[in-house]
Amino acid sequence: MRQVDAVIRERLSSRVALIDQISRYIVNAGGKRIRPRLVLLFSEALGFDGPERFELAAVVEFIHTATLLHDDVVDESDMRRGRPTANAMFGNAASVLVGDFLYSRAFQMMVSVNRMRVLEVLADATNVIAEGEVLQLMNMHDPDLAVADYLQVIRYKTAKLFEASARLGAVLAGADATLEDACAGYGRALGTAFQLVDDLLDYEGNSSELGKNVGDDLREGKPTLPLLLAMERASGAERQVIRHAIEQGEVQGLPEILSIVRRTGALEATREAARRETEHACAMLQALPDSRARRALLELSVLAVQRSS
Ligand code: GRG
Repeated sequence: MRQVDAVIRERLSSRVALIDQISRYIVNAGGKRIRPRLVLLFSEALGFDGPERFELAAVVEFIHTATLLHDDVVDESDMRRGRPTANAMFGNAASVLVGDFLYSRAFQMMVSVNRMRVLEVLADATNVIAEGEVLQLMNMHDPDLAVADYLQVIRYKTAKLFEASARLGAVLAGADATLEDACAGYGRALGTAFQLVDDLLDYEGNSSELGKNVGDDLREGKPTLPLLLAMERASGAERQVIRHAIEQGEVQGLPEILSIVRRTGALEATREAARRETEHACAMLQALPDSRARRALLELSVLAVQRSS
């Protein structure tokens, strides 16, 4: 990961001062670097140790960072990674444009690896991520959203980049299609679990630990699994309170909604759904021989469900 960080720093450079300033602002704020870890762990698990793994690990972190810059503008968020978002500090236009810089720099870097399959995986993934965001936009303020449609959004907007990261490790190692798909399956399931937990922490979490504001999803009228499950389990009157909050995107009702969400067990049920996803992820690892990297991937799946930030 130190090598990945070195590549990230080196490739951030631009002759344009504002790009340097904003991209360093967001990258220096840290982040868990989960997606690059997947590239490294899968390539190690399959015996690949060439320098391309550092380049591609940095690529997926750049794509992730570009999506965060864009997402915080779309969501009008003002806190991320424990500090003001780039849009709060530098404005929407600068944030979107620096997101474009990071996204296109990522494409320059992946071309340098000179493997058509790598380009294919990442071109497909970024396209699906954008589709996921647009689907989510279409689902805003819809209290009748089906759980299956919610799951499709999170598979697209979040799990797809986890899937691509895991798959790239396998591609670098020259794995056959079956093995590549098993690695991708782990990434997809882990990413789904990760977003399920992200959505539950928006109700259960603590803003300072999380580094972003809790209750943001409700403010935006985003029908996430904790709310969908609470509506299924609540009384008629309580269901109306949640429906109204989703339709209006209002946050005044947050304390009452939190108590409904808690009392109905919707948060435990969401965490349980995440745990089931990680069981699926771990089953995919049976395709890999035992190794330090494989054990780390098993551990990562536990941490993804237990996490509080
Ligand atoms: C630029 C390709 C491109 C697309 C733009 C806005 C958008 C389309 C996509 C946004 C997708 C998005 C933000 C999904 C949420 C993913 C998510 C769970 C982010 C938080 O990830 P962590 O917790 O963040 O790994 P850290 O801060 O640890 O890096």
